[in-house]
Amino acid sequence: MAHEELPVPVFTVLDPVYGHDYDLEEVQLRFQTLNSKFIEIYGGRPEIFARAPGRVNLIGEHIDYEGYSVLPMAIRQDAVVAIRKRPDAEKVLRIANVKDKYSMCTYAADPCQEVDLKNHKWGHYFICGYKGFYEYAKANKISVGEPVGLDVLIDGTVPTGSGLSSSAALVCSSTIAIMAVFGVNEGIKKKEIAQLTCECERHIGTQSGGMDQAISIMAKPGFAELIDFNPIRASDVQLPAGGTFVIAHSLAESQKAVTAATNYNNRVVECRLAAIVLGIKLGMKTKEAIYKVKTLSDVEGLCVSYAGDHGHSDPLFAVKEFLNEVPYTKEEIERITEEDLSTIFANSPTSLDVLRAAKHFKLLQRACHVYSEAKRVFAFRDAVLSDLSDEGKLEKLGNLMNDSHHSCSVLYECSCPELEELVKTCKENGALGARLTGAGWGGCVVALVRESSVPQFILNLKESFYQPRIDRGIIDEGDLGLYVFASKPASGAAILTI
Ligand code: NG1
Repeated sequence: MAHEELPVPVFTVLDPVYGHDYDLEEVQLRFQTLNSKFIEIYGGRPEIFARAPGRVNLIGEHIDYEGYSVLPMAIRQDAVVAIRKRPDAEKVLRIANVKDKYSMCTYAADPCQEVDLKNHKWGHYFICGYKGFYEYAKANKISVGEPVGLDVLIDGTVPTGSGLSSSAALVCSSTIAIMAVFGVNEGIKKKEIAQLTCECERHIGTQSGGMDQAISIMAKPGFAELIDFNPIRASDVQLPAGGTFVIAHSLAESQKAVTAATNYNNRVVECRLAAIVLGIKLGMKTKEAIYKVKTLSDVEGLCVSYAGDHGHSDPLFAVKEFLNEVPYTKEEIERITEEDLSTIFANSPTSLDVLRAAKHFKLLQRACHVYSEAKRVFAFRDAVLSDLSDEGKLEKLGNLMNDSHHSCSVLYECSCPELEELVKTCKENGALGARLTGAGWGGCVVALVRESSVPQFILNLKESFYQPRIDRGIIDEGDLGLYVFASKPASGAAILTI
C-alpha cells in the first residue's frame, strides 16, 4: 500500500524512529528528561508522546501554494509533544516547554476559540492543531465527546525562524498527539493528516501551501520525497551517492507569521492576481476568472495553449506577452478585473491585510518564478532518475539549485543580504549548488556538497561566515553545530507509547 494511505505509525520503542543517524543514548536521555519534567510540572506521567520532524526543501520554493509539486526531505531535528488528558474536570489546556525561554501558555479547552493573531504566542501553534482536530472530527462525524483539559509539554530541536519548518513540526506533532490521546489516530491516513495539518497551520494567519506538513507526516528515512498536491501524494526520491546536503543558517531570523502581510501572504496574493489577469487576457470572462482562478496552476493550461498557437511550449511565453514588467498599481489591476481588489479578497482577512500594506504588485516576476521553479522540480527528479553517472547527476542537481536561488532572489525577492552572502560563500567553497530554503527573508541555505569534502566545507564556512559573527557576539562558538550541519533524509511523524 502507498505509504500515504497508512496511518501515522505507533511505536513502543525509540529505535524505529531514531535508529538512523542518531545517538540513541542521547535520544533516550531526551525522552527521560521530558518525562521527568512532565511529572515535575503536572504531577503525573504523560499518556503518549508524538513527534514530527522539520524539513529542508531541496527544490520547489514558493510553489506549493500554487498547486505545484515540491521536493523536500525530513531532517532529524523535530518537535516532541508529551500529553495527557487532565485527571480533574478543569477545562484548561496547559502548554509548557522544556526551554525556559518559552513560558507556559494556557488556553480554555474551547475548540471554537479564535487564535489571537495580534498577540503572537508560541503556544498558538498547539491551538492550531487543537482547533483543526475538532474541525476534522466534526466534518468526519467522529465522536470525541466534550472538550476536556489537557496537560502538554513540548521539546523542539528545529531552530525557529530558520526556514526548516519548526512551525509545521510543532503543528503536526501537536495534532497527532491530540488525535492519539483521544484514541482516533488509527483510522486516519497520513495523507488526510497532511491535508488537515496544513489547514490547521493556516489558523496562525499564513496562507501555507502544505509542503512542510506533508513531508513531516509522510517522510521515510533515506529518501527525499516528491510531494504532489490535489490530491496529496509522496513519491520516494533516492538521492545520488557521493553528495550530501549541508544546511547553514544565515543568522537572520525569518519571522513568517509576523511579516505575513508584506512577505509570505503578499506573494500568495500577487500570484493569485497574476493568475486572474492572465486568465482574463487569455479569454476568460472577468467574473469567471475572479471566482474560479485561485492559483497560477489553474491558468497554466491556457498559457501553454497560447504558447502552442505561437510555436512555443512554455507558459512563460504567454506570461511575457500579457503581463507588464513594471509593477502594477491596485488601480491598474482593477481596470483589468473590473472589480475592486477588496471585493475579490473579501473572504480572506489576511489577504485584505496584504492589500492594505502593498504599494504595488509585481505580477510578471512572480509568475515567471512560479512556472520556472515548477519545471525545475521535475528536472531535478528526472536528473536523479536519469542514467547519468552519480557525479553527472550531482552537477545537474547543483545547477538546478543555483538557478532556483537566482529565481527566488531576483524574481521572487524572498532573499536577504545575509542569505546572499552565505550562498556566495558556499559556492566559493566548492558547493555544487546552494540556495535559500523555505520561505526565505532569512533562515537557512541548503548546499549540495561532495560527501568527501563536507568536514572541510563546514570548517571553511565557519572561518569565512560564522567567525566574524562569533567575534561580534551574535552566536556562541559552542553553538555552531546548531547553525551548520550535514543532514541525511530522516524519518516522518510517529506516535510513541513508551
Ligand atoms: P517555511 O520555510 O517553513 O516557513 C513556508 C511554507 C511552505 C512553503 C515555503 C516556501 C508554512 C508552514 N510553510 O515554509 O508551505 O510555501 O514557505 O516554499 O507556511
